[in-house]
Amino acid sequence: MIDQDVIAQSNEALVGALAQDYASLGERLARRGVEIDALKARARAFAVAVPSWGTGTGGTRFARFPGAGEPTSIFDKLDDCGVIQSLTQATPSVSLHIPWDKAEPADLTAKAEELGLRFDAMNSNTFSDTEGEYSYKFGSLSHTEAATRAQAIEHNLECIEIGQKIGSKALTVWIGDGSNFPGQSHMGRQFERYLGAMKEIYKGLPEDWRIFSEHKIYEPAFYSTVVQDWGTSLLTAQELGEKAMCLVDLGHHAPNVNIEMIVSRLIHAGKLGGFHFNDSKYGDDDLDAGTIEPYRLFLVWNELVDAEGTPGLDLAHMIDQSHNVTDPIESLMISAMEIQRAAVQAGLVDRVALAGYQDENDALMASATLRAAFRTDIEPILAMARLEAGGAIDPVATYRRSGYRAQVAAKRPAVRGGGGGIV
Ligand SMILES: [Mn+2]
Repeated sequence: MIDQDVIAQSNEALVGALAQDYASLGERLARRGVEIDALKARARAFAVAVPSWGTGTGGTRFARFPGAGEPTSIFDKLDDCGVIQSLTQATPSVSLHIPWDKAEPADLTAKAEELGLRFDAMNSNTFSDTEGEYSYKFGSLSHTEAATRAQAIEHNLECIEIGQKIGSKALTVWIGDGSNFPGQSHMGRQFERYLGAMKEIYKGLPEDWRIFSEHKIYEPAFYSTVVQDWGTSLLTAQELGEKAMCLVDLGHHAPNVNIEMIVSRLIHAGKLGGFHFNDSKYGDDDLDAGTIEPYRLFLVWNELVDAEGTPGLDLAHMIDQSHNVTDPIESLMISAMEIQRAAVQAGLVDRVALAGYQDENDALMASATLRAAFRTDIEPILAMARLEAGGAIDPVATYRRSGYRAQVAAKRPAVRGGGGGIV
């Protein structure tokens, strides 16, 4: 997809400076008692899944402005995911959305294999009417009509069935169900219907699978949402059983909510299953990870690194964001690297010192200990990890130099504006 020579040429111009920067950072870290190669190993081990739907230009409810060379099928999307992985070496898997990505499972696995990719969690769609006899206008898994709920359950079971054939091990359920007016829905009965439907899906879950409950405060429902916050998500996961976990989408909270604390609580409950990474300024999940609140992203990772080794903690990391004004491949590469940066920086926190300051109630030094890690520019570590794995020192510059977008634009039919597609 990206010519190895292009990557090699790009890297050649940068490798001298990188070696110097890496050595210099290594000396500075050594003075702090930190081994740079251990952090590089952390960068190498990092992986986040790319959402298939993120490779197309997103949109708002007002409009969508597709770019050149938009992917027109799941196979085009997988090609784009292959580009992201080959340059960043941080995104070895892809998360699919059904029915958007429906195709012959054997063809999907063959294509993924060709690109060196695998499949992460499956995502169902009962928030729009894509197929089926009954409409989800007034809800899906919590709908008042049993036949509509049955259709939504059946769709989720089909997602599991497809997932089993392509090596996936998890199903993420996010529903848009809720209400737009006070009084429109009985909130208690609506939640009970939802739980009943989720139990039916849970029964169809293979032994080695997990189901993720994803919450979102609002939209498309603008008054009440059935799974609106982590409390409802936790209730759901606890009621369903041990294979049910909570998924935290960073953009799905009210402004200023302390997400890292939610992460800590879900770890305590043994119910943290994974993440949808993105960023937001006002609400929802529309901006690239790390572009608005990089410190919050770091603080989330600080909790995750702190909890490493917790029995049963096995997290699925996925990106879920909308790219409305950028080339989605570039946004996804930048986002993957920003999430990786936070993960590595969190590994730099002096946890022994931090625990001491916490026990001594030294608020100032405890806070300074976190910021010392966050302020450290670890870019040479990320770049060196990419280089050693066969990726690009500068993925965006290399991608632009490759001319990939122009090449696919010549092959793929132009796409007119239309609906978005972000959850
Ligand atoms: Mn999400």
